[in-house]
Amino acid sequence: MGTALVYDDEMTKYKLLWVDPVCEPEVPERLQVSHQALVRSGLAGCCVPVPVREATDEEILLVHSEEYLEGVKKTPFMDLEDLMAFTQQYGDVYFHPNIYHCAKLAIGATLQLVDSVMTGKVRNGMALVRPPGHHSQTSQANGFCVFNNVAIAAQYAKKHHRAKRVLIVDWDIHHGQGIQYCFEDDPSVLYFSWHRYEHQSFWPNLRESDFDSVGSGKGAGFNINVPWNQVGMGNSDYLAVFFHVLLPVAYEFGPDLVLISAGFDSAIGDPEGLMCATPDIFAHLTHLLMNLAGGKVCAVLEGGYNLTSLAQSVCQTVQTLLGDPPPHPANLGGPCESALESVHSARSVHKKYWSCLQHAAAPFPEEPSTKTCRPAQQDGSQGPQSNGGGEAQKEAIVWPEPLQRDAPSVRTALVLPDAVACADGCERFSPAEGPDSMATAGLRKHFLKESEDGVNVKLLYNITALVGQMEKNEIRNGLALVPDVSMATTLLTSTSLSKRVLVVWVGDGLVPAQVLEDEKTLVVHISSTAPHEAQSKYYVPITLKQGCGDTVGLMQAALGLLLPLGYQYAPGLVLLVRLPGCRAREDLWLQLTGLLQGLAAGHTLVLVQENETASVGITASCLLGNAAPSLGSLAAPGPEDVESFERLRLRLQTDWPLLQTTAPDKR
Ligand code: Q9C
Ligand code: ZN
Repeated sequence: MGTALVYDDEMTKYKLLWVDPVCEPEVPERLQVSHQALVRSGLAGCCVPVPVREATDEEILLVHSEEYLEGVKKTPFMDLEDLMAFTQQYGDVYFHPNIYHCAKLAIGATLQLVDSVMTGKVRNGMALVRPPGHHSQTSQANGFCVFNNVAIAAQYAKKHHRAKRVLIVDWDIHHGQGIQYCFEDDPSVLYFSWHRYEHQSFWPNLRESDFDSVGSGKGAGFNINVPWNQVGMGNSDYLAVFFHVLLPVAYEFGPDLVLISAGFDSAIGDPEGLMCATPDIFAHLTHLLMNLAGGKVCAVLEGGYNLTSLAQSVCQTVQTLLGDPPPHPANLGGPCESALESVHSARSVHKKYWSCLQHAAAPFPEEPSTKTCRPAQQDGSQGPQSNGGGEAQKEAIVWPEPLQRDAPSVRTALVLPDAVACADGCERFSPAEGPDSMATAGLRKHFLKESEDGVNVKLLYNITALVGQMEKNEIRNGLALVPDVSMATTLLTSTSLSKRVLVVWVGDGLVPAQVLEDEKTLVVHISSTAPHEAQSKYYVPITLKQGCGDTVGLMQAALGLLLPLGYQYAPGLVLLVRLPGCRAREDLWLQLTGLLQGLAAGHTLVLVQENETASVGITASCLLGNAAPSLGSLAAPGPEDVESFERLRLRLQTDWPLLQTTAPDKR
């Protein structure tokens, strides 16, 4: 199960042949630098190369009209004058004698990717294509786009692979109005787009790009627009929209396939987007989508006009598709007020369509005010930094290059009793040296009664050694079967070198007092009762009436509370503890395990009670990077649970601003 990379340098072979400042940014180098960066970083070599092909007429006609196709078909034979005249009919686009060929390859590349993923040849993949697609409409080229690659891919997946539900995530900084028009009344395709909007003053200046275009007829609710009304949006703003708008709805929808309109003009340095999100944020956006649809994710290039940030962002996306856990994103100070207004607006207008949003606040009574976004540099290193230069000169934006992600030599290590077989692809953990007499004495003194046998001392020693090697990045993650998860958690939180440990305590049972007292641990306790008084910002008891057997409730809490807290806390280690008798469904447990690997650079240790050997194999497979199975579409969460989540949010959002779902003065 690999990652497909679909690319052909033929798609670099067209360009703007006349002077047009609007079309200048769309250059062949966009594709060249993206591909070269993948080759130089070694990522291309890790992918499964998939050849491109030309789309057929029939495929193009899945979205476009015959008249339009016939028109484009003539462009290879036109002279410069005719090409310019043909171009004149459309907005912000150019034609070239070879663009029709390339546009057919761009669709064909996208469909090859969909075929490879849907037939299971690969787990996921990316297509590097030119021309982009999301602005093109039934009978129109627009915004550098000739044919709508991703819209055609969605129709194709429905028709040829019987996909019942397709999610399109358009993280390009422009509104993919072409995709919106295509699926407006279609409930089988959920289209999500965020885009620079500035109260309609930004291109393409459409009324229908605002948050209140939700789709029509049977498709009402299946079009989600999040307009950015200020430039300068950053990592926190993007994550807030994922946590509080896209992901809950996407999980409720339960897609069979995820298509990403992967434009990187939403990254820092882009001259069109003027946003501040750093290239590593795309690692997280990708990761957060990778447990939907059983991992069937196809990323297809759209925009991206700063060649440096484009190449870096492409690498972050592909590396994550390959299964490398994302590095911790910088600058998570919390979303700005304007972003929160957009989140609020999108949630409130969709609350009648999605039960995960039923508790969202009411829409704004009047038009949201023109709030200034955070001044670009307010939260430390966030924001574009100018290198000086005169006003007339284009300002050069600089940001640190994403760090190389060093893969530990061991991905998944297991600490298991001798009688339990090691899962495929994992290593049974046995440290080079056993505990010396000092360590033995220490473990006995603090954690074991004098009478307990040597087997337990050895086991406790092994899990501390495992965490030690995880913290040195020699091992990525692990799983331990222990006789007493409470004792193991106490031991590990007291011996971990990490500045911060996130403990996710799943099931009914007391969190050991010592763990709660430790200020370098954040404890999120998911259970049917809250046994401790909750006052600390470091103890978060999430209660579910039906306990952990409640899949919908637990997912809602995981996406809306646990992930924002975890991201903002930035732990060095995640301890995921499954208490005895925890009734979490297998697929739910795997979703949790999968999503948490986006934190702490993937350093997750799962602790399971000794006798629960059944969960070892599946959990290990998830730690190895396999996608969790789809939960299917989800029903509504219980109203009491939702109320208690919202009380928690109210209590915690001042300390943890990523929890916010609405602007401060609208609460
Ligand atoms: N100053 C894509 O990113 N021009 N297309 C906007 C605003 C058109 C972008 C002018 C931008 C098209 C795929
Ligand atoms: Zn764009």
